Amino acid sequence: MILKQLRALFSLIYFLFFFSCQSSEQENFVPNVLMISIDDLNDWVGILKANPDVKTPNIDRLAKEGLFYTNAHCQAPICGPSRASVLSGLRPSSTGIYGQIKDQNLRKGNLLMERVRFIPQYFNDHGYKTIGVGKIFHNHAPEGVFEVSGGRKSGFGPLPEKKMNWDKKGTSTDWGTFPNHDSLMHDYGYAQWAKKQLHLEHKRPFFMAVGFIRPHVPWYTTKQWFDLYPPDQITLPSYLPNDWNDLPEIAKQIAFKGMMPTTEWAIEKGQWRKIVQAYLACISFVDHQVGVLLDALESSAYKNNTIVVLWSDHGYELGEKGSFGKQTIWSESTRVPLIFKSPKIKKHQSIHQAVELLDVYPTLLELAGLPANPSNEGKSLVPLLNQKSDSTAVAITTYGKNNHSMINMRYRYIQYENGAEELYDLKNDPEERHNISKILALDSLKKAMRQNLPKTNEDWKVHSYYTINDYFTKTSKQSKKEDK
Ligand SMILES: [Ca+2]
Ligand SMILES: [Ca+2]
Repeated sequence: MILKQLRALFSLIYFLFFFSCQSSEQENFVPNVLMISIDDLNDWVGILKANPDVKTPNIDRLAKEGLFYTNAHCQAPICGPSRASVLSGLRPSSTGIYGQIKDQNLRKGNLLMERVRFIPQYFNDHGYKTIGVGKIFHNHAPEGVFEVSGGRKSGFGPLPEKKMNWDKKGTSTDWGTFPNHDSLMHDYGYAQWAKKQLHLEHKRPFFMAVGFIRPHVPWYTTKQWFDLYPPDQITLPSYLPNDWNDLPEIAKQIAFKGMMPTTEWAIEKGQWRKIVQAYLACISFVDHQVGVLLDALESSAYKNNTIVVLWSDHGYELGEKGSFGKQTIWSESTRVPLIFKSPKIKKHQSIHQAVELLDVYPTLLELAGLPANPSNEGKSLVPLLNQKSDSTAVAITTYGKNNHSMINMRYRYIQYENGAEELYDLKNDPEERHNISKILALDSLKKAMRQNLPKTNEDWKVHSYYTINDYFTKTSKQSKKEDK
């Protein structure tokens, strides 16, 4: 209680100080922040050139007005732990949050998380009004994180009466044109709610978070978006049938997604093009909602003093590695769009050094001119604007305890909890097909990359669980029981 009062007092003092300085120094920059998070969007956005067909004019527009990273990766290849990491500024290996977790359990029994200030709270501590709508954390947000909340509708609806193409338990996966009007989509509502907020007068600088749920499954959206991608004109991703032959056993267990379609099934049933079409349609739909926000900002009083950041919580496989889904630690599941726009950033820049979503928190603080938060494990990306890319800098993705995958500008290196490894030379093998970890001459390279492994590997936290992969089932069952 006392801590809360102290925080409020500190917040007020900071606010008064900030604004008294500002009135005397007009050039003092007091930016608002608009944070847009997208669910399950891989690197299929126009500017990243990873898919030749995708149409994302609005995300591309934002990237051209700012700065985008071509080699940005998530800290966990699944929603809950990735978002917990972004918003807390801490690695999964530090918090023990490796699996899904309910917003209200983020801090429960977790000493490290109990002390953490999530990004919106940190801005709030420094005088900002916090506003949020949609999927920001795994559900919406823990109680009290946003002063003004537009909430989130539960689930990933709207849903048709029955599934259209895929009916396996344990996943919402399905695809098809539904509903018949965009206004029935949850994301439409989130964009409209945020648009209204952007046109209100805010007496303090704001931190606004808008979390869209497409292209998360089910891949339902309206027909107009499907029509952008005639199936016979789609370029299918590449696929190598025997790709798993050079993987260690543990890699196969961890990457197994029993409830998802396999690539072989999709080919045999003639569904691959339809799945890709549906995923692309959902991307263009959500891109349009991003456009609604950008237009609203552009026509608002906050046009020239608002930082915009856009990220997706992890990537997605569309058949490249034998199935569809996230939950693997290869680039299809780890690479994400990451874009910053700020009045302080020169337009139309791209950076190729490997960076992490963990860097979002400290980067926003530096762009907004707030003091760094010493508990952040990421680093501000602002200095990168003025220096040469470091080809050895790595981005680390963690899946379960002590399974780490890292990428720099040339290699991907994976080390599993039992010591098994994978290594890919991205210059000659950008699709990560040929595991060269057993080549003796590369031992020193592996050793150098291993130096980047996190020093701590926390045990799984009881409220963080998986229910979708047998390899993690034991932990999941225990955690899920505790969760109830
Ligand atoms: Ca997600
Ligand atoms: Ca392979």
